[in-house]
Amino acid sequence: MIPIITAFESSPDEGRGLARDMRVRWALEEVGQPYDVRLVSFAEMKQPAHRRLHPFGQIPTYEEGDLVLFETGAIIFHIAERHAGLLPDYPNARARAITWMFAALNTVEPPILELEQTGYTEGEKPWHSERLPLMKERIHARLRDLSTRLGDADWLDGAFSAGDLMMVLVLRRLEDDDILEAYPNLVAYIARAEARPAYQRAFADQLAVFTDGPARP
Ligand SMILES: N[C@@H](CCC(=O)N[C@@H](CS)C(=O)NCC(=O)O)C(=O)O
Repeated sequence: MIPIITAFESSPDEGRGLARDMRVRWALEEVGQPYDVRLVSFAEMKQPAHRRLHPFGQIPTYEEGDLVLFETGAIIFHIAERHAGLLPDYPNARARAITWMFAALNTVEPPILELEQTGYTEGEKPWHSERLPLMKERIHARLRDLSTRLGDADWLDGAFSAGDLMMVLVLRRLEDDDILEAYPNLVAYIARAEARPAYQRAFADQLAVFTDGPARP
């Protein structure tokens, strides 16, 4: 059964791979699972038909027969559970890879999102420039620890896993900032992930939405 995911018809990032459908596309490419994409406008995302798939009116969603999922963490975990290639077989290594998925979403992403979102919503407010160093320091605190843990390793825990996939795409949200420059091993980690053929296929497909229309109608 070919799963169907949803993605922005018109993404604010114009195909830079920062919208979260990229997480799902990359996971599906890593495991070799073909998929279809349904593009939705901002208005459609807030309509009842889409909210039946995603209660918060967001993308991405994942449909596979009767199963409908939202939240990229849940979607990628589902894909990784059903296909080889994203989680190790050995139970303890598997549990650790899942831990890194949660760490990416619950520990590293929140301060990054705070910086990103307050830029949109409070950028003009007088207190924004005062808060900026505090918000950036919260990100640095996470990156310092992540950088220390990664050290010279290629991936966070042995072989590439869904934990790395999630972490790399969370870190990529910082690419408009100079924050990552202080962590050469994290910059190299992201580049290593971006060089994976599955990443490149996923990236090209999401970009094609903005250049040629959807690659997989
Ligand atoms: N925690 C959710 C976040 C989903 C999310 O924020 N999606 C964004 C696109 S990357 C969205 O739909 N934004 C539009 C909106 O929230 O109205 C996940 O990981 O799936």
